[in-house]
Amino acid sequence: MTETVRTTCPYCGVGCGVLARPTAEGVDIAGDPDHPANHGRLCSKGSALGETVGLEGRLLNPQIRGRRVAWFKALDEVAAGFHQAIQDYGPDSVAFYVSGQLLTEDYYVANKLMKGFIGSANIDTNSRLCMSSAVAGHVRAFGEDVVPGNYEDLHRAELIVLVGSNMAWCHPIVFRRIREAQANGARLVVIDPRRTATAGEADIHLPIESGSDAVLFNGLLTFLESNGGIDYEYLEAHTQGFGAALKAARDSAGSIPRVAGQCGVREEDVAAFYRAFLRTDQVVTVFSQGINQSSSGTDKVNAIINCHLIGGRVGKPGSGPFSITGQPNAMGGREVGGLASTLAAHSGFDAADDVQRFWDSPVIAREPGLKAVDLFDAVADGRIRAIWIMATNPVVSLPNADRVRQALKDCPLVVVSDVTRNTDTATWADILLPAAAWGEKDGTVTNSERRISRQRPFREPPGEAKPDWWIIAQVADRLGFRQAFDYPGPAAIFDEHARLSALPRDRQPAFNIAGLAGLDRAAYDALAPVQWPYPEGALAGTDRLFADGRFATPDGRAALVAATPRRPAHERDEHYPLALNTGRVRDHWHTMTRTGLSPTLSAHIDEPIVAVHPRDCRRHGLTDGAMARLSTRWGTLVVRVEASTDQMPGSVFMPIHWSDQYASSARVGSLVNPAVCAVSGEPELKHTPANLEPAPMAWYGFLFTRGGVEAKPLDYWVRVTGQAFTRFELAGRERPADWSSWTRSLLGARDPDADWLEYQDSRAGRYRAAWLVNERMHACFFAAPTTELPARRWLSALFGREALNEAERTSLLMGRPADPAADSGPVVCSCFGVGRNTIVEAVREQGLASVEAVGECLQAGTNCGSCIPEIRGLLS
Ligand SMILES: Nc1nc2c(c(=O)[nH]1)N[C@H]1C(S)=C(S)[C@@H](COP(=O)(O)OP(=O)(O)OC[C@H]3O[C@@H](n4cnc5c(=O)[nH]c(N)nc54)[C@H](O)[C@@H]3O)O[C@H]1N2
Ligand SMILES: Nc1nc2c(c(=O)[nH]1)N[C@H]1C(S)=C(S)[C@@H](COP(=O)(O)OP(=O)(O)OC[C@H]3O[C@@H](n4cnc5c(=O)[nH]c(N)nc54)[C@H](O)[C@@H]3O)O[C@H]1N2
Ligand code: SF4
Ligand SMILES: [Mo]
Repeated sequence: MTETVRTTCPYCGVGCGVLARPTAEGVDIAGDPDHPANHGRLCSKGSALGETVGLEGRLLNPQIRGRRVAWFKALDEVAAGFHQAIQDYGPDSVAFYVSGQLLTEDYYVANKLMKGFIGSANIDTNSRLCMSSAVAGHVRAFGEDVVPGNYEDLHRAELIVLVGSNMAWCHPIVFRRIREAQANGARLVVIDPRRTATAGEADIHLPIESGSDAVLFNGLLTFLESNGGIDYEYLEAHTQGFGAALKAARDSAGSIPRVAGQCGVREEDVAAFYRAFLRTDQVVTVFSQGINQSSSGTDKVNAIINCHLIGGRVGKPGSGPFSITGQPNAMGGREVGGLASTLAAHSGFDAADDVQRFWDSPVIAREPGLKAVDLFDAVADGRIRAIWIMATNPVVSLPNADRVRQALKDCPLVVVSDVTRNTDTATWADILLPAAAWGEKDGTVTNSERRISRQRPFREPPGEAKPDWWIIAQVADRLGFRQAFDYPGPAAIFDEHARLSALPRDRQPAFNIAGLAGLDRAAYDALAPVQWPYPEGALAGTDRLFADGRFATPDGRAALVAATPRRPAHERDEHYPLALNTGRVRDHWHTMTRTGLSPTLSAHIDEPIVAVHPRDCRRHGLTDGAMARLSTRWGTLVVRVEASTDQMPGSVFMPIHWSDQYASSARVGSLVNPAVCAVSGEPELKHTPANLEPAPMAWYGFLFTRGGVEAKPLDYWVRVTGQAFTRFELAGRERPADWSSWTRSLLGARDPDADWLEYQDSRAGRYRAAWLVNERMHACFFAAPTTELPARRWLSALFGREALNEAERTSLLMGRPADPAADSGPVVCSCFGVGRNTIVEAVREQGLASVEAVGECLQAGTNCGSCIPEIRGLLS
């Protein structure tokens, strides 16, 4: 295969179209100009896809307890283990824990096997940690889990409200649309306790007190009510529940000063936000994890939807509540019914008979199964005896993650399907199954605006890797269900899924893609991106849902839900005075199994820091750049402190990405409390009471090497992938007696004649060493008693040289670049590798005054644009 393949990005729910052209070295990646989600654009992660498709770290063969086995053996053993547990303890003693990173076809087959053939609803997904509050809020308000919005709405909106969303980093290509809308006069309000890259672009930023969103939106409801902002005609004709919702809002929120006080923000900002909302019908409110991941997440979702319903701001071009999905196929998983709380094809368990007839299955689950957090509790206490985890890494991503790890250790049978050999979860697998990865797998995904796109393969799976649907179908076959799982390929599965969506039920859901049933292989292969609903006879997907004011409830009316603001489940106290907030950085994806392989993406934020307001640094005796012990009632980590005024005092932030594979102790899930929303089961991942104390280190250092390192117990380490080397950031509680031999042993350097440059100042506690092979840098190590160490970027550049000249050798010993301009600073623009220092200098020396001028001069920001908010930050 050498022709260009049209496919879809495997990262976020924006669902950008990608053109992939395989080359001798790998694959060339470009945005697909014809894809309606991105019109040719890609963000930094999408642009770097080529760096993540190598074989490094890939799981290539099935394994049973660490031993390579043939596929038939592994599949036999999975089936036998599940069969045994079901025989002995019943169908609810087994579970699948799946993922929004499966394709719709994989997901469909997994759901069908568990709910229709094993007869349990114990299949839940990482979407429980992600979108389940939005799902539950949609069901309560609209009668069905429907996201009514389209990306185009953002271009028509006069006001865009982003709540709990760091879109500039997490959905960068949709954020570019918002920037365009702003250029055309739209106003942007960002509601987030942190000053994020997104907030930096806002017309109004409301840095609200963590967890207080329901008060803010209840306040908006009462404000609209007392200022003529209610469309009574619409309310009367199309909704119910207004009285109760208004009462709950009045009881909890009240006047603007009261709201501002409760939310910890300025009165004039609240007033400005409310007035802007009142003034226009064209409002899109986008919400994400700052809303969903809360012990009262569903009420927060409904508090937002209420404000849209009372003015009829739903289902119209340029207005609506818009839950933006995280994973590439979070939406597809919801379509097939992959959550334990639904059955299939947007039907609940009341449709069990119909679905059973359609599947022609021996049994059917008749009630909801265990939701993710409860499911792992059931693994921990032995109610679940066999679990199959697919395309997710729960030892990193679930709350109270050490307990999850212990549960897997104790579980009699743990099966893991993954593309990566070493993950924190795979470590505890009895049986490891190699899955086909992006670029190899074949099927469909649905993005945030309900658009179904094809992921098409451009190469064969390496080793013995197999598509997830195939693996599941093989196990189904061995459990005695050959006929129902005898699929020739993904097209046949998609066809069945489409037909099921049109199954006559008591109430026909909006999710209907019957018009896509009956596609033959060629038509399926050629399928262009299309939005649902797509009922039979449709010529194109219907892009406007609820336009007629009819909703998917039994009486066709949308429900306003009384939303009661609640404090987070666990409050701060004198032992744990800080609120630990967690989330994402721009260039890493979740547990880094793929983005961690990319030197380009690893150059942006390269360490798992905890961001702390300078006032809290002082209060807790912390130094910027030094280590601290971050602890909660659930766990403790040692992490580097970054003092930042982008944090609010009283709250700290840590990224979720670093696992035990990349750092000594940065698995933030091990600190996070396991409280969940009573309605949705979504955990409170954004708020855990925490404490910080200094973690004194005797030395700090870093190491670059082209080779490996020999395992050594180190107090602190972080591994960063570089262009031609691996870098480690290090720190230790005790200084080695002899740096020279310590360094040599760490690097496994045994040749006494090797070319070493060394500098040691024992009094000052400084040591620097470089190991050259044929005049080329092979490794270098720097240590100091404080965090004052040379810039890393300058040293990484030396790894690009074929031979070091005399000046460069001297500079290594001096510990600073011969030419200070050689250090470009931390990377801001990943596409062109432009560093912070370079930008600052150009701005200063050449008087550059705009993002465009910086782009013209340095190229920074001119490709994917993900760094534009940061460049603007540097300019100001
Ligand atoms: N670069 C990158 N992009 C990604 C991903 C990734 O791993 N990396 N993952 C994808 C996935 S699966 C998802 S779900 C999305 C998530 O996308 P987002 O939801 O945008 O990302 P998060 O960083 O989890 O959280 C968003 C913001 O919520 C804020 N927040 C915390 N508490 C509160 C609160 O009480 N109220 C309000 N209003 N805000 C609060 C946080 O400070 C944070 O800035 O991103 C997707 N895109
Ligand atoms: N504290 C805290 N925790 C969080 C969050 C937070 O904001 N804060 N966010 C939550 C959210 S929104 C999410 S979505 C989760 C994400 O958390 P996870 O789902 O645990 O994270 P990933 O790293 O995406 O895990 C995907 C795994 O699937 C593998 N994989 C990739 N492609 C395939 C494939 O095609 N087939 C198979 N079988 N495997 C594949 C990858 O190698 C990787 O091991 O984290 C949640 N956890
Ligand atoms: S915004 Fe970036 S990560 Fe998300 S789908 Fe598009 S290219 Fe991929
Ligand atoms: Mo997510």
